[in-house]
Amino acid sequence: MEIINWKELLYPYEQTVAELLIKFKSIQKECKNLGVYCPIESVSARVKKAASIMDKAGRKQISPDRIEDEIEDIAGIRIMCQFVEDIYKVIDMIRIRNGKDMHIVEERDYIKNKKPSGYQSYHIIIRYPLSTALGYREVFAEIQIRTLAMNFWATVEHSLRYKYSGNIPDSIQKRLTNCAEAAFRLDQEMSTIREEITNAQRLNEIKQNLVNNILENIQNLFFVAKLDDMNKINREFIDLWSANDVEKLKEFNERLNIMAELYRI
Ligand code: 0O2
Repeated sequence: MEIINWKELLYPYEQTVAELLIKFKSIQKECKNLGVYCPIESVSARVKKAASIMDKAGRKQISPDRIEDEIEDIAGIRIMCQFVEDIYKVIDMIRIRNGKDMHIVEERDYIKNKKPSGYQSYHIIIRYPLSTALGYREVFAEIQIRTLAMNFWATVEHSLRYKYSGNIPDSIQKRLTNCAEAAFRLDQEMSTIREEITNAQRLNEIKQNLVNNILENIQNLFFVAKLDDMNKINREFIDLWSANDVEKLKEFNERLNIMAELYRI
């Protein structure tokens, strides 16, 4: 039996997940900077462990020399979304990159065609081009895109599957199927109040940025303005902050900007 050099085999996959993680996280950062809603709630990545690769190779009767050609999820990226609609926006973002910094090999829609276990998620298998010390090469990576509810279910089910070595008792399987249904309904329900939720989140973000700007202005003015004026400013800020009125906070911040500008002159 051929001995596998796991460190050497896994290294390109570690590079792949590190690069993909940066790319997806930079989409989040870009949206934040532009002040637009980001369909990506969070991203995580992992390289499959040697033991897990051995299990899968054994299950699928893949010989050691075929592992890299036949196991497509050694490099795994998981993208979590708040709403089902966001999943399709992320898919479009990935499709736009097809042929550029990644090549889509296959798409598996376990949302429209959920697995008998109840598993829901959208998988995109890609070939990812890598520049390594030894030259150019491509490796497989699997991108799983799912909602937070789908992820919760899959994580719990995965642990139980592991605990029972794949043979989950019928009574628990039944309850898991019910949970999958509940997760599906939760996603549906969330979608119906999506606009309400995203507006609230946006407003919260605007308020947080505004309060940060105000606090920065107050801190700068503290060194140059009269103590009396600063006391007044502090009191007004506390009142406006407690009243939670974004428009009034905006006006207040504009006044502070003008004050700061005058002191600078
Ligand atoms: P791990 O530990 O997450 O890496 P197959 O065995 O043929 O059904 P294949 O060819 O690996 O599956 O592709 P598929 O079905 O797209 O599954 C790839 C990965 O999706 C799995 O990797 C899981 O992460 C996830 N997945 C698929 N089906 C289920 C499911 O019913 N429940 C849960 N919790 N996850 C699932 P691994 O290697 O199985 O596991």
